[in-house]
Amino acid sequence: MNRIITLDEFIIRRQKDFPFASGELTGLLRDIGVAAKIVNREVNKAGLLNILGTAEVENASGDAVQKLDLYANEKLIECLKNSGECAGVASEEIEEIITFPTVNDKPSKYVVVFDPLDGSSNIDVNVSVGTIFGIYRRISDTADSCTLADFLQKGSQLVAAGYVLYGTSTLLVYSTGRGVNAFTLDPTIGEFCLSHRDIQIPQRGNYYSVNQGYYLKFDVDMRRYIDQCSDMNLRLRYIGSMVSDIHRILLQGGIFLYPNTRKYPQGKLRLVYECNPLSFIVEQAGGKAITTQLERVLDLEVHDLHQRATIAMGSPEMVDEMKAFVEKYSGINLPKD
Ligand code: AHM
Repeated sequence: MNRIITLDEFIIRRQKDFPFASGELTGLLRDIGVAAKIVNREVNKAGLLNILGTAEVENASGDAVQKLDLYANEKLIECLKNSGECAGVASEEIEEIITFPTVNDKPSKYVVVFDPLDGSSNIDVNVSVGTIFGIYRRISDTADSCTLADFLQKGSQLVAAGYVLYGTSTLLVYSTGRGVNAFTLDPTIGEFCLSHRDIQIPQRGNYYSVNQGYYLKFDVDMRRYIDQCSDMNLRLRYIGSMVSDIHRILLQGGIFLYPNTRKYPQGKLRLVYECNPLSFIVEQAGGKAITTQLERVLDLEVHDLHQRATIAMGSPEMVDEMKAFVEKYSGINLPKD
Protein backbone atom coordinates (compact mmCIF):
# COMPACT_ATOMS: atom_id res chain seq x y z
CA MET A 1 0.00 0.00 0.00
CA ASN A 2 1.31 3.48 -0.86
CA ARG A 3 1.97 5.69 2.12
CA ILE A 4 -0.62 8.44 2.48
CA ILE A 5 0.72 12.00 2.10
CA THR A 6 -1.53 14.56 3.74
CA LEU A 7 -1.92 18.12 2.49
CA ASP A 8 -0.11 19.51 5.55
CA GLU A 9 2.81 17.12 5.10
CA PHE A 10 3.04 17.91 1.40
CA ILE A 11 2.98 21.68 1.98
CA ILE A 12 5.70 21.44 4.64
CA ARG A 13 7.86 19.21 2.41
CA ARG A 14 7.53 21.72 -0.40
CA GLN A 15 8.52 24.56 1.92
CA LYS A 16 11.78 22.77 2.69
CA ASP A 17 12.64 23.02 -1.05
CA PHE A 18 12.90 26.80 -0.61
CA PRO A 19 15.83 27.49 1.76
CA PHE A 20 14.72 31.06 2.59
CA ALA A 21 11.00 30.39 2.90
CA SER A 22 9.66 31.82 6.15
CA GLY A 23 6.70 29.45 6.44
CA GLU A 24 4.03 32.14 5.98
CA LEU A 25 2.76 30.85 2.66
CA THR A 26 2.80 27.34 4.10
CA GLY A 27 0.70 28.54 7.02
CA LEU A 28 -1.70 30.34 4.72
CA LEU A 29 -2.28 27.28 2.55
CA ARG A 30 -2.88 25.19 5.64
CA ASP A 31 -5.43 27.72 6.91
CA ILE A 32 -7.26 27.58 3.59
CA GLY A 33 -7.26 23.78 3.91
CA VAL A 34 -8.86 24.09 7.37
CA ALA A 35 -11.50 26.54 6.09
CA ALA A 36 -12.24 24.16 3.21
CA LYS A 37 -12.92 21.33 5.65
CA ILE A 38 -15.31 23.51 7.66
CA VAL A 39 -17.18 24.65 4.53
CA ASN A 40 -17.25 21.06 3.27
CA ARG A 41 -18.89 19.93 6.50
CA GLU A 42 -21.70 22.45 6.03
CA VAL A 43 -22.10 21.82 2.29
CA ASN A 44 -22.51 18.11 3.05
CA LYS A 45 -25.25 18.61 5.61
CA ALA A 46 -26.81 21.71 4.05
CA GLY A 47 -30.23 20.08 3.55
CA LEU A 48 -30.34 19.10 7.22
CA LEU A 49 -29.57 22.53 8.54
CA ASN A 50 -32.12 24.60 6.68
CA ILE A 51 -29.45 26.88 5.27
CA LEU A 52 -30.21 26.21 1.65
CA GLY A 53 -31.91 28.96 -0.30
CA THR A 54 -31.41 32.61 -0.99
CA ALA A 55 -30.46 35.10 1.68
CA GLU A 56 -32.17 38.49 1.61
CA VAL A 57 -29.13 40.36 0.30
CA GLU A 58 -27.32 40.92 -2.96
CA ASN A 59 -23.57 40.59 -3.44
CA ALA A 60 -21.27 43.28 -4.85
CA SER A 61 -22.03 42.10 -8.40
CA GLY A 62 -25.79 42.41 -7.84
CA ASP A 63 -26.55 38.65 -7.75
CA ALA A 64 -28.84 37.11 -5.16
CA VAL A 65 -26.62 35.57 -2.48
CA GLN A 66 -27.22 32.03 -1.26
CA LYS A 67 -27.05 31.44 2.49
CA LEU A 68 -24.29 28.90 2.08
CA ASP A 69 -22.24 31.53 0.20
CA LEU A 70 -22.44 33.74 3.26
CA TYR A 71 -21.45 30.92 5.55
CA ALA A 72 -18.44 29.99 3.38
CA ASN A 73 -17.49 33.65 3.14
CA GLU A 74 -17.57 34.08 6.94
CA LYS A 75 -15.55 30.91 7.59
CA LEU A 76 -12.82 31.83 5.12
CA ILE A 77 -12.52 35.32 6.56
CA GLU A 78 -12.46 33.97 10.12
CA CYS A 79 -9.75 31.37 9.40
CA LEU A 80 -7.55 33.82 7.49
CA LYS A 81 -8.00 36.61 10.01
CA ASN A 82 -6.99 34.42 12.94
CA SER A 83 -4.05 32.87 11.12
CA GLY A 84 -1.77 35.90 11.39
CA GLU A 85 -0.33 35.06 7.95
CA CYS A 86 -2.77 37.18 5.95
CA ALA A 87 -2.85 40.99 5.78
CA GLY A 88 -6.32 41.16 4.23
CA VAL A 89 -8.83 39.60 1.88
CA ALA A 90 -11.08 40.46 -1.04
CA SER A 91 -14.14 38.30 -1.57
CA GLU A 92 -16.56 38.07 -4.46
CA GLU A 93 -19.32 38.50 -1.89
CA ILE A 94 -18.01 41.79 -0.46
CA GLU A 95 -17.77 45.19 -2.12
CA GLU A 96 -14.50 46.40 -0.57
CA ILE A 97 -11.31 44.77 0.68
CA ILE A 98 -11.06 43.77 4.35
CA THR A 99 -7.78 44.58 6.11
CA PHE A 100 -6.73 42.50 9.11
CA PRO A 101 -4.89 43.77 12.17
CA THR A 102 -1.49 42.16 12.76
CA VAL A 103 -1.44 39.15 15.09
CA ASN A 104 1.34 39.28 17.75
CA ASP A 105 2.77 42.39 16.02
CA LYS A 106 3.95 40.23 13.12
CA PRO A 107 3.34 41.95 9.75
CA SER A 108 1.99 39.69 6.98
CA LYS A 109 3.36 39.60 3.46
CA TYR A 110 0.32 38.14 1.73
CA VAL A 111 -3.26 38.98 0.76
CA VAL A 112 -5.89 36.48 -0.37
CA VAL A 113 -8.70 36.80 -2.93
CA PHE A 114 -11.52 34.26 -3.07
CA ASP A 115 -14.90 33.29 -4.39
CA PRO A 116 -16.21 31.46 -1.32
CA LEU A 117 -18.82 29.36 -3.12
CA ASP A 118 -18.74 29.43 -6.89
CA GLY A 119 -21.65 28.01 -8.88
CA SER A 120 -24.25 29.18 -6.40
CA SER A 121 -27.20 28.37 -8.66
CA ASN A 122 -26.30 24.72 -8.08
CA ILE A 123 -26.42 24.82 -4.30
CA ASP A 124 -30.12 24.14 -3.85
CA VAL A 125 -30.16 21.20 -6.23
CA ASN A 126 -27.27 19.22 -4.79
CA VAL A 127 -24.89 19.76 -7.71
CA SER A 128 -21.16 20.36 -7.25
CA VAL A 129 -19.96 23.80 -6.16
CA GLY A 130 -16.49 25.07 -5.34
CA THR A 131 -14.28 27.60 -3.57
CA ILE A 132 -11.64 29.45 -5.61
CA PHE A 133 -8.66 31.30 -4.10
CA GLY A 134 -5.58 33.24 -5.10
CA ILE A 135 -2.66 34.52 -3.01
CA TYR A 136 -0.62 37.65 -3.83
CA ARG A 137 2.50 39.00 -2.18
CA ARG A 138 1.78 42.57 -1.01
CA ILE A 139 3.25 45.46 -2.89
CA SER A 140 2.41 47.90 -0.07
CA ASP A 141 4.69 48.44 2.92
CA THR A 142 4.21 45.55 5.35
CA ALA A 143 4.58 47.98 8.26
CA ASP A 144 1.15 49.41 7.32
CA SER A 145 -2.25 47.90 6.51
CA CYS A 146 -2.61 46.34 3.08
CA THR A 147 -4.14 48.49 0.34
CA LEU A 148 -6.40 48.04 -2.68
CA ALA A 149 -3.33 48.02 -4.95
CA ASP A 150 -2.23 44.73 -3.35
CA PHE A 151 -5.38 43.11 -4.73
CA LEU A 152 -5.36 44.75 -8.15
CA GLN A 153 -2.21 42.97 -9.32
CA LYS A 154 -2.23 41.08 -12.60
CA GLY A 155 -2.89 37.35 -12.43
CA SER A 156 0.69 36.75 -13.54
CA GLN A 157 1.75 38.03 -10.08
CA LEU A 158 -0.12 35.28 -8.23
CA VAL A 159 2.11 33.44 -5.77
CA ALA A 160 -0.34 30.59 -5.40
CA ALA A 161 -3.89 29.71 -6.41
CA GLY A 162 -6.27 26.83 -6.08
CA TYR A 163 -9.78 25.58 -5.70
CA VAL A 164 -11.82 23.24 -3.59
CA LEU A 165 -14.43 21.15 -5.36
CA TYR A 166 -17.32 19.91 -3.23
CA GLY A 167 -18.40 17.08 -5.52
CA THR A 168 -18.81 13.31 -5.32
CA SER A 169 -15.72 13.62 -3.18
CA THR A 170 -14.13 16.83 -1.91
CA LEU A 171 -10.90 17.84 -3.58
CA LEU A 172 -8.41 20.61 -2.95
CA VAL A 173 -6.27 21.48 -5.97
CA TYR A 174 -3.49 24.06 -5.71
CA SER A 175 -0.30 25.34 -7.24
CA THR A 176 2.48 27.55 -5.96
CA GLY A 177 3.88 27.91 -9.47
CA ARG A 178 5.63 24.53 -9.50
CA GLY A 179 2.99 22.26 -10.99
CA VAL A 180 -0.49 21.36 -9.84
CA ASN A 181 -1.39 18.76 -7.24
CA ALA A 182 -4.77 17.57 -5.98
CA PHE A 183 -5.75 16.23 -2.58
CA THR A 184 -8.92 14.27 -1.86
CA LEU A 185 -10.58 14.64 1.52
CA ASP A 186 -10.74 11.32 3.33
CA PRO A 187 -13.73 11.91 5.62
CA THR A 188 -12.79 8.99 7.87
CA ILE A 189 -9.57 10.68 9.01
CA GLY A 190 -10.57 14.29 8.18
CA GLU A 191 -7.46 14.87 6.06
CA PHE A 192 -6.84 15.96 2.49
CA CYS A 193 -4.62 13.21 1.00
CA LEU A 194 -2.46 13.54 -2.12
CA SER A 195 -4.46 11.86 -4.89
CA HIS A 196 -3.35 13.47 -8.20
CA ARG A 197 0.35 14.29 -8.39
CA ASP A 198 1.68 16.84 -10.89
CA ILE A 199 -1.47 17.12 -13.03
CA GLN A 200 -0.83 17.65 -16.75
CA ILE A 201 -3.80 18.75 -18.82
CA PRO A 202 -4.18 16.65 -22.02
CA GLN A 203 -3.03 18.46 -25.19
CA ARG A 204 -6.60 18.10 -26.47
CA GLY A 205 -9.78 16.43 -25.28
CA ASN A 206 -13.28 15.43 -26.28
CA TYR A 207 -15.20 18.06 -24.36
CA TYR A 208 -16.31 21.62 -24.88
CA SER A 209 -18.03 23.49 -22.11
CA VAL A 210 -20.16 26.56 -22.76
CA ASN A 211 -23.67 27.75 -21.95
CA GLN A 212 -25.07 26.87 -25.36
CA GLY A 213 -28.38 28.42 -24.30
CA TYR A 214 -26.78 31.83 -24.98
CA TYR A 215 -25.70 30.79 -28.50
CA LEU A 216 -27.67 33.56 -30.21
CA LYS A 217 -26.25 36.14 -27.78
CA PHE A 218 -22.63 35.38 -28.75
CA ASP A 219 -20.64 37.18 -31.46
CA VAL A 220 -20.70 35.54 -34.88
CA ASP A 221 -17.09 34.26 -34.73
CA MET A 222 -17.83 32.56 -31.40
CA ARG A 223 -21.01 31.00 -32.79
CA ARG A 224 -19.03 29.64 -35.71
CA TYR A 225 -16.39 28.22 -33.39
CA ILE A 226 -19.09 26.51 -31.30
CA ASP A 227 -20.60 25.10 -34.52
CA GLN A 228 -17.19 23.69 -35.32
CA CYS A 229 -16.92 22.03 -31.88
CA SER A 230 -20.26 20.41 -32.55
CA ASP A 231 -19.21 19.44 -36.12
CA MET A 232 -16.13 17.74 -34.70
CA ASN A 233 -18.43 15.63 -32.50
CA LEU A 234 -16.99 17.06 -29.31
CA ARG A 235 -19.17 16.32 -26.32
CA LEU A 236 -20.89 19.28 -24.67
CA ARG A 237 -20.67 19.27 -20.88
CA TYR A 238 -21.80 22.32 -18.89
CA ILE A 239 -22.39 22.05 -15.16
CA GLY A 240 -22.74 25.78 -14.52
CA SER A 241 -20.14 25.61 -11.73
CA MET A 242 -16.92 26.89 -13.24
CA VAL A 243 -14.79 24.90 -10.77
CA SER A 244 -16.47 21.63 -11.78
CA ASP A 245 -16.31 22.37 -15.50
CA ILE A 246 -12.63 23.33 -15.28
CA HIS A 247 -11.81 20.32 -13.12
CA ARG A 248 -13.18 17.95 -15.80
CA ILE A 249 -11.12 19.72 -18.44
CA LEU A 250 -7.98 19.70 -16.30
CA LEU A 251 -8.17 15.92 -15.97
CA GLN A 252 -9.70 14.89 -19.30
CA GLY A 253 -8.91 17.74 -21.69
CA GLY A 254 -11.21 20.09 -23.57
CA ILE A 255 -12.08 23.77 -23.73
CA PHE A 256 -14.19 25.96 -21.43
CA LEU A 257 -15.73 29.13 -22.85
CA TYR A 258 -17.60 32.04 -21.35
CA PRO A 259 -17.69 34.68 -24.12
CA ASN A 260 -19.29 38.11 -24.00
CA THR A 261 -23.06 38.12 -24.39
CA ARG A 262 -25.54 40.93 -24.89
CA LYS A 263 -26.29 40.88 -21.15
CA TYR A 264 -22.60 40.71 -20.17
CA PRO A 265 -20.65 42.67 -22.82
CA GLN A 266 -17.41 42.23 -20.81
CA GLY A 267 -18.15 38.57 -20.01
CA LYS A 268 -19.81 37.34 -16.82
CA LEU A 269 -17.00 35.77 -14.83
CA ARG A 270 -14.95 37.80 -12.37
CA LEU A 271 -11.33 38.36 -13.28
CA VAL A 272 -9.96 38.57 -9.73
CA TYR A 273 -11.95 35.79 -8.09
CA GLU A 274 -12.54 33.28 -10.87
CA CYS A 275 -10.61 33.83 -14.11
CA ASN A 276 -7.15 34.63 -12.75
CA PRO A 277 -6.82 31.87 -10.13
CA LEU A 278 -8.20 29.22 -12.49
CA SER A 279 -6.04 30.47 -15.39
CA PHE A 280 -3.01 30.18 -13.11
CA ILE A 281 -3.90 26.54 -12.34
CA VAL A 282 -4.63 25.68 -15.98
CA GLU A 283 -1.35 27.24 -17.18
CA GLN A 284 0.58 25.48 -14.43
CA ALA A 285 -0.87 22.20 -15.70
CA GLY A 286 0.34 23.00 -19.24
CA GLY A 287 -2.91 24.50 -20.54
CA LYS A 288 -3.76 27.95 -21.86
CA ALA A 289 -6.20 30.67 -20.82
CA ILE A 290 -7.13 33.65 -23.02
CA THR A 291 -10.07 35.99 -23.35
CA THR A 292 -12.36 35.59 -26.35
CA GLN A 293 -10.68 38.80 -27.53
CA LEU A 294 -7.49 36.68 -27.53
CA GLU A 295 -5.41 38.29 -24.76
CA ARG A 296 -3.68 36.11 -22.15
CA VAL A 297 -5.88 36.31 -19.07
CA LEU A 298 -2.98 36.50 -16.60
CA ASP A 299 -1.66 39.60 -18.41
CA LEU A 300 -4.89 41.60 -18.12
CA GLU A 301 -4.72 44.89 -16.20
CA VAL A 302 -6.95 44.82 -13.13
CA HIS A 303 -8.75 48.12 -12.45
CA ASP A 304 -11.60 46.98 -10.30
CA LEU A 305 -12.04 44.24 -7.71
CA HIS A 306 -15.25 43.03 -9.35
CA GLN A 307 -14.18 43.45 -12.97
CA ARG A 308 -15.50 40.84 -15.39
CA ALA A 309 -13.69 39.11 -18.24
CA THR A 310 -14.44 36.74 -21.10
CA ILE A 311 -12.60 33.46 -21.07
CA ALA A 312 -11.50 30.49 -23.17
CA MET A 313 -9.31 28.03 -21.28
CA GLY A 314 -8.22 24.44 -21.36
CA SER A 315 -6.14 22.08 -23.51
CA PRO A 316 -3.37 24.04 -25.24
CA GLU A 317 -4.00 22.77 -28.77
CA MET A 318 -7.72 23.50 -28.49
CA VAL A 319 -7.19 27.04 -27.18
CA ASP A 320 -4.71 27.66 -30.03
CA GLU A 321 -7.24 26.38 -32.55
CA MET A 322 -9.97 28.59 -31.10
CA LYS A 323 -7.59 31.56 -31.32
CA ALA A 324 -6.71 30.81 -34.94
CA PHE A 325 -10.40 30.37 -35.74
CA VAL A 326 -11.39 33.72 -34.22
CA GLU A 327 -8.44 35.49 -35.88
CA LYS A 328 -9.54 34.11 -39.22
CA TYR A 329 -13.24 34.96 -38.92
CA SER A 330 -13.25 38.15 -36.87
CA GLY A 331 -10.21 39.88 -38.28
CA ILE A 332 -8.61 40.27 -34.81
CA ASN A 333 -4.80 40.49 -35.16
CA LEU A 334 -4.92 40.64 -38.98
CA PRO A 335 -2.44 43.05 -40.65
CA LYS A 336 -4.10 46.44 -41.09
CA ASP A 337 -4.02 47.17 -44.87
P1 AHM B 1 -21.72 32.67 -9.24
O1 AHM B 1 -20.51 33.40 -8.76
O2 AHM B 1 -22.98 33.41 -9.07
O3 AHM B 1 -21.75 31.30 -8.71
O4 AHM B 1 -21.55 32.60 -10.84
C1 AHM B 1 -20.42 32.02 -11.38
C2 AHM B 1 -20.89 30.84 -12.19
C3 AHM B 1 -19.75 29.99 -12.69
O5 AHM B 1 -19.40 29.03 -11.76
C4 AHM B 1 -20.36 29.37 -13.91
O6 AHM B 1 -19.39 28.99 -14.85
C5 AHM B 1 -21.24 30.47 -14.44
O7 AHM B 1 -21.53 31.32 -13.34
C6 AHM B 1 -22.54 29.99 -14.97
O8 AHM B 1 -23.21 31.07 -15.50
P2 AHM B 1 -24.47 30.89 -16.48
O9 AHM B 1 -25.57 30.36 -15.63
O10 AHM B 1 -24.72 32.25 -17.01
O11 AHM B 1 -24.05 29.93 -17.56
